[in-house]
Amino acid sequence: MDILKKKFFDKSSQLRTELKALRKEHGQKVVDDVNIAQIIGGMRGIKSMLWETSVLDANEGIRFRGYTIPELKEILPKRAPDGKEPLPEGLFWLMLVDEIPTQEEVNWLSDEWEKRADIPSSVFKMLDSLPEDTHPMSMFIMGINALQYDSIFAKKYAEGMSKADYWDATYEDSMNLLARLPRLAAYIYRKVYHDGKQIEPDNSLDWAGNFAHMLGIGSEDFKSLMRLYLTIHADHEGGNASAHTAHLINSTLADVYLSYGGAMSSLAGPLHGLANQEVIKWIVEMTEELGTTKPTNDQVKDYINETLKSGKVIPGYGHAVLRQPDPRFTAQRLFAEEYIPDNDFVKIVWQLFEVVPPILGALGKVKNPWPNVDAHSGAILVHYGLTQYTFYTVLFGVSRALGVMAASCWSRALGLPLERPKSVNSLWIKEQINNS
Ligand code: CMX
Repeated sequence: MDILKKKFFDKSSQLRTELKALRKEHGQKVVDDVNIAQIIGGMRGIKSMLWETSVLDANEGIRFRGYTIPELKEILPKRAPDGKEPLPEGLFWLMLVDEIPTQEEVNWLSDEWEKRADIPSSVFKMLDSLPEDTHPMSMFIMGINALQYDSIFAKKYAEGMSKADYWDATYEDSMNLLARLPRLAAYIYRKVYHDGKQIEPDNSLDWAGNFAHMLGIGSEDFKSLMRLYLTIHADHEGGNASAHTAHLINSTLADVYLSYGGAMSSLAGPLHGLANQEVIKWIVEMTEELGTTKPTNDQVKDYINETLKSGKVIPGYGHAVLRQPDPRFTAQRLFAEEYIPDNDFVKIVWQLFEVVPPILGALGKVKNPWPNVDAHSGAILVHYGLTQYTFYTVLFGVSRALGVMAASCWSRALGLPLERPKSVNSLWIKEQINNS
């Protein structure tokens, strides 16, 4: 058994025993109420899912196993000798076994993923057969589903696997899928935007560095950006649409290829992960309409009001849980301040941070007028030459796999059951009102 798997087995076995006892003794303790607005309004805030890897606070933002993003930037291992950004391998380790890994442990994980990264040629052939203008997220989802052919969980289940071994097969599938995603995503990027001219992986690099290399943007700064980007987008507790989708599908004992493929379909919606492409598209259209990349605040205000008047949302702003600027936005802002402070699009992102919140606040209905994670990424990616914004949600998706895979391992190790919440109809709601 490999070192990470052994640690995971020990920790998850212990928690499984604890939770069993806890449920037996305290299972009937009531911890939350539900009101009608929550039922009609997208189940906001209803506490109903066990998710070990991260917790989101409305004001403070995300904590991964108790650590904030600035803390992780300090303590997660970096690329030797002089890397400044955390390695996503370290975050996966932390989410999976609740320990900050050593440099050696992270290096082991980079090597392990490199060994598992091969993709069957049938997957590439399938992608090559798609119409040229298929959206990269659709290609990504189809690629993930085509990889499912190799699922260890599905094979072992068909052979009669015992419940006690679900966690093991899920761990193996998760490690294989994570290893392969950068290659799958880079293949799609090079196929769609660079005439199919693929770049061989560089096995000496880490997971994110190698991804940057295979995309064909090999500068050290872009590799650093990818390390940061793939770390901060990884997990946002379990209730967000993509993570929740994965959790639901995986609870049917569909393997992680199928559940993560479903998660990516969910991420592909404009209210969720597709917002990162919508933000930069909206900014570029603004500069084109105004004829300048250095607009005044008044010009920007007019453009925002025009967007709102036409019945659209301001992409990159608002959040279902957060009520403050997203720390993932701030992490990207700090990166841009250090590496590319003079970029015009980056400056527009900062200008929007001043101009948008008062306008959204004045509408009186927007619960969170602050920027979310998607407000900043595009401007930085464009600077480094990743200008093809229809690819941006794929980047988000590669990162989100880290959280979803770690959480899926926990779900199967803890023996969590099929998810099945109760729905009600409007008649039932009216009855509750009349009976009160
Ligand atoms: N621009 C304009 N209106 C907005 C808005 C925005 N950025 N954010 C919220 N609103 C509106 C809502 O559309 C809603 O209007 P109606 O009552 O007319 O339907 C009202 O304000 C109340 O919404 P809310 O309770 O504040 O927000 P929700 O929890 O319902 O939705 C979110 C959250 C993210 C879908 C919403 O803020 C939004 O559409 N933002 C823009 C899209 C975006 O950036 N999504 C990415 C989120 C992060 C991610 O998952 O990647």
